[in-house]
Amino acid sequence: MRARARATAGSIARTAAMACWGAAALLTALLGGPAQGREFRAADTHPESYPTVQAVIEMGRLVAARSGGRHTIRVFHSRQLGEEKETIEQTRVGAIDINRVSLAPFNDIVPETQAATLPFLFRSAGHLHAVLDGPIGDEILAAFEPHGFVGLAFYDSGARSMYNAKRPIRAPEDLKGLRMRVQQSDLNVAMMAALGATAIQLPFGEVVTALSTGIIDGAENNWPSLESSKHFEVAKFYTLTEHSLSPEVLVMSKKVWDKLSPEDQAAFRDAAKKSVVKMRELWQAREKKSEEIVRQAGVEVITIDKKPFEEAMKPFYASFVKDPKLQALVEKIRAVQ
Ligand code: GTR
Repeated sequence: MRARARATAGSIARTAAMACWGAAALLTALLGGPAQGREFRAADTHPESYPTVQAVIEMGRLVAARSGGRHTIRVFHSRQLGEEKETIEQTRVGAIDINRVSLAPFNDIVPETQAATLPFLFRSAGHLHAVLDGPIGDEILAAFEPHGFVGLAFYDSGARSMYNAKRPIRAPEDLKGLRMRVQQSDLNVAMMAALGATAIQLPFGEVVTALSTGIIDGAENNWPSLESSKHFEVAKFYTLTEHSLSPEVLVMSKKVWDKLSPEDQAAFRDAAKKSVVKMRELWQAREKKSEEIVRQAGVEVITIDKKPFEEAMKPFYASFVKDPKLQALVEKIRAVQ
């Protein structure tokens, strides 16, 4: 009798276990397979030591820790996966999982990004952080989704200034006739044209050859990019126009994102946000170091009165910032203290 009771209890336990397993299997099947881990591919145009690459590596560490080592991120730095525009397309189709690019190459894809690329809009790094760390930053990140990307975070990119191999630029007139490279963004073409220069769109990786062969006379970028790209070896005049504080952006492919469980999505988003802190520390140190290297190489660094450059932007604003949605976003950014 006791043996039969034991057998019955055992079979009840087994049946219960089977039922649980069945329910779990059904749930897994419904959710689209077991929560397996994998290596996520991230793209970056910069070399391994550059702050953006190191920040995404940090994000990978955080994701690995939170997922118990299931998920890892491998950063393909130094343009191993192509130039920014190409990697953006590859991210859209899901061939690249994560991408760290400048906001500018997204300008023609996600119109809301134009607001944060506009010249002389952010008053300081503090103003930029106040905007990007708040609801406007979230609004711009959310605007990526309908276009096939999930905006995860913004990274610092300092201030972009003009450099060239021909002559010191002290006033907008000095730009007249110069062939200046801009990032692949219509906004940047219009901005450079408004200053009287000939704007030439080129991928970042082609700039060094274009400069040394004289196809272009100059370009514009921040201290770390001017230094790490070696453009300063040819372009000996750097004018601190600081015309754009446009940030970097970190995105994930929406196709890839949609396959993640809600827990994993939260882990990636959280790790991306946390990597921003690391990025800001690394950025400050790198800016100083790059400035030293550039100055020591004998580049003439020219400080200017920015007012005439800002004034020269008025017709550009009138013709480029016409869309009421963009105008509203610009006004909201201006109003942030
Ligand atoms: C850098 C930025 C790169 C790339 C480059 C460029 O400041 O970090 O992602 O966009 O500028 O000018 O193409």
